[in-house]
Amino acid sequence: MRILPETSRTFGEYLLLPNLTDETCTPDQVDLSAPLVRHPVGQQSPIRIATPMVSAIMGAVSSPRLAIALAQVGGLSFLHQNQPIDEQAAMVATVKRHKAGFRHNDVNIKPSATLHEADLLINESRQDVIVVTDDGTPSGRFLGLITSRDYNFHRHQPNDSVQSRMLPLADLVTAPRGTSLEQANSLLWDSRQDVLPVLDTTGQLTALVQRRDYELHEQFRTESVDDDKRFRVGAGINTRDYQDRIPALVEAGADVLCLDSSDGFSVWQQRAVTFVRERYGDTVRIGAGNVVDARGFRYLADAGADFVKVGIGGGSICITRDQKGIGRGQATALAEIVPARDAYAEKTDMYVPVCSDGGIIHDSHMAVALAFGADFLMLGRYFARFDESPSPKVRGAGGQILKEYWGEGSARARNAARYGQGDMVFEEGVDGYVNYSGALADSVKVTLTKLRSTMISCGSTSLRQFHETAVLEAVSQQTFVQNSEEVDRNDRPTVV
Ligand code: MZP
Repeated sequence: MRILPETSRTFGEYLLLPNLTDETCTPDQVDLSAPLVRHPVGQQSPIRIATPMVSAIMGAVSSPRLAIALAQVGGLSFLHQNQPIDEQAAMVATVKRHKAGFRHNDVNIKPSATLHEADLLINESRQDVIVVTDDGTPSGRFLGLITSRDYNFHRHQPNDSVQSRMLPLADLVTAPRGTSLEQANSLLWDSRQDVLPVLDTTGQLTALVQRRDYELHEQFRTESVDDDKRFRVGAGINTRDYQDRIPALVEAGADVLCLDSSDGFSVWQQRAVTFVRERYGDTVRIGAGNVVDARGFRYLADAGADFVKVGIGGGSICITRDQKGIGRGQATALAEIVPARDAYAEKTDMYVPVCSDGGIIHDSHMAVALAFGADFLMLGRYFARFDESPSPKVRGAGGQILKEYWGEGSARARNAARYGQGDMVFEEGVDGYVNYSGALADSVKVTLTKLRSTMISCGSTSLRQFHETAVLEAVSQQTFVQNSEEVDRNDRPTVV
């Protein structure tokens, strides 16, 4: 038996101290991009995310719809593995089927068609734009566009022809293939068009960049326009059926896998990672975890894990600490593992990113977790609240709207593979509710604005700089009592 001398602490016990903010520290200069998978020191990670947030490998959190919404704001989802292999693979395929932001010429019409036919096509396809080609097929010659906005504006006779109302190619500002998104953006602004056709050297349409999509699709911010960009998506796996599950997920197009376990410091995880390396080399990426100390980190990094996930017992729906007496304060776990990651990079020349999983209650905790050195964050409760999560909406006793949120170790999920139980004999998670919070993109935008603001106060314009220079201090219980008691924020008198 060994008793560690330090007390284990959580995010809420720390505050950041400001560093000098100079003139280079402005919100638009803050880069929140993060490496997702291992890479040689000094090189870029082959998969980076523009926003350091990933969604939890949970049935109540990650669905194809949420995966697309999260990819649009620069993060990444991990679809859960507590389901048959073919169903999980189908979810991956659903995300990969969506073209990322740049509408291709999926919906085509010929110039002689009537506006009534165009109208039906717009409604059925839910597209905002129809591409007019000479023969009405994607391979026909590109002649122009009908956008739903323009189309609705113009009072028309349903039997008028498409030809009479389309925006002809000659009047459109277009861009050549290979145009960067930055260039596409300025072309859109200068031209005042909502849509920018991207053409190959023969004048054939290869992609449509929409102003609306461009603003949303952070995942490809630094990349060039391409007609075949797909959203990235991750998938959870377990140490039981990985030999069958991994090939199916890879075939479906999963960009990254992650072992999903409440305790990842095990020979089973090492074997699963080895299976991937032997079968796929570096072409398939796999994260492992969860661990809470340097021994666990080094074991999984040595095994070849592409990133290591940290956290036991800190999840908002987790009762593992009560049930099994295992766990560690999330801040303390990171405080030990982050230096181990950096020492590992120094020794092996290989940087293995660390994901902090669970226990984020307030947005400020994200700043603290990143200040502790986490490369990116996995969030369950945070994402479960949004429209895009798969859980049902319910009305609370006070009339408020809630969403159901249950743990993978709850009786409802019965995710035995995650908890190493042959059959779920005892629960390690609860089944509860979170406050419904609308659309994912709206809340993520606010959260990221707060994060940028914190980083500016701390004099940082990149996460790397934030890791290196952040100053954190544990705060006494009294400080929090003072914060919450001095003003009663909930009982505001009416101002007359
Ligand atoms: P949170 O963001 O809701 O605080 O935590 C989400 C994390 O809790 C998940 O990513 C996972 O690691 C963990 N989790 C999921 N189910 C359970 C459970 O039933 C759990 N105990 O702890």
